[in-house]
Amino acid sequence: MRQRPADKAAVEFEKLHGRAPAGVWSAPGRVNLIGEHTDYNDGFVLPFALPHRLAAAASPREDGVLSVVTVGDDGEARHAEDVLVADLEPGGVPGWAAYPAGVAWALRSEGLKGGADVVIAGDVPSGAGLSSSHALECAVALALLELGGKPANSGPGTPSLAQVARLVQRSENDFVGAPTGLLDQTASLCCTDAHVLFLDVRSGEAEQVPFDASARGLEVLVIDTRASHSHSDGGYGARRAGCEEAAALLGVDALRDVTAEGLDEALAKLPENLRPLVRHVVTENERVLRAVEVLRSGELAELGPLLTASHVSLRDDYRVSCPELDVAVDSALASGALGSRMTGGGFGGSAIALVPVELHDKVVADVEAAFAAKGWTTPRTFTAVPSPGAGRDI
Ligand code: GAF
Repeated sequence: MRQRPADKAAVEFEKLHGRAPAGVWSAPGRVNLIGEHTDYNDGFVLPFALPHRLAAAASPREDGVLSVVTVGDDGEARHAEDVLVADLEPGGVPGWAAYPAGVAWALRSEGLKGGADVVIAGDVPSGAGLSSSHALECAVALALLELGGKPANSGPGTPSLAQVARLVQRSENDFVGAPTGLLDQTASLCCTDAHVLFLDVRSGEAEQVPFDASARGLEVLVIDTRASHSHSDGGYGARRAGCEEAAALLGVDALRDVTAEGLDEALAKLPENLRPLVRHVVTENERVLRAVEVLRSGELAELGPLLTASHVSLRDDYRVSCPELDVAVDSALASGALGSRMTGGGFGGSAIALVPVELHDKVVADVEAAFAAKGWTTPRTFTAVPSPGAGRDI
């Protein structure tokens, strides 16, 4: 049987430090069913948590030092350079170590200055657009908060999960330098088993909507194209800046304020280069609202066309897809998927497909064959089931 990430992190902590950790916290990766590039436009998103998790086994330290080790599948331990929490400055920590260090930096605003020994282990595929970096940040955030005497969501004087999501976002935006929105942190912290999370990013209102594809003979197939992606290089930030420019030209706080009915009028006021961005955001918000209605009705097959329309919009208007994602989507559709789209920020990473369970093997084989015909690495595929959000395991 597969070892739980939390158990693995605890064992590895004991190996490295010669004692058991004070606790182990873990957080999942996510897929976003629909609602892409809407979060930083104050719009709607609809993610669910994956069963894949990253766990942080941790104990407090008296000397204010943050020491982080990740242990890979191969058992190899990678040590980040030790840092003094009090000395952390944005841009001061390179590579993956910036993610846990950024969380410690952001938590200083909560009055937490203590150090910790942290050992990370887990099974969220990295570089797959499934939010492994957010899983890492959220697990570390919960660990440091509890070690510092402010466990998340524990009543007065402690931060709610939504506040933790904002702290994690600040660490990512201001410390790591990736201008991301709130989708991934909120998904990792707030999703629940067997539900998708319908989040209105502007109001912060969140609703857990039941989602059981298997009850309708369907599944959500994840296709990790293994084409790498990053949100700290220019493409993501350029889209975000374009949306902000369009909102300013339209005199609204965010593109959320442009309605489907007012879309044509808004487009007519904008320079040509910004129109496709606005069209994507406005139509994508509409698709999320429609998808929630479909989920409530139980007619899950009707999600299919919404997913595919979302992909077309991301590919042609928002221009954040890539050849690997397009081939994954097109071949899944050609072999019987009811709908398919890229998920996450794009430029690589993963696609999802809504697949009748009996077609699973055929869709996987056809997607693999399409990749082989292009001479690309075989994609990784798995069926995603909505799973619990972050929390303390041990
Ligand atoms: C990435 C970002 F981190 C999210 O905030 C979101 O913008 C997403 O891309 C696109 O929907 O995952």
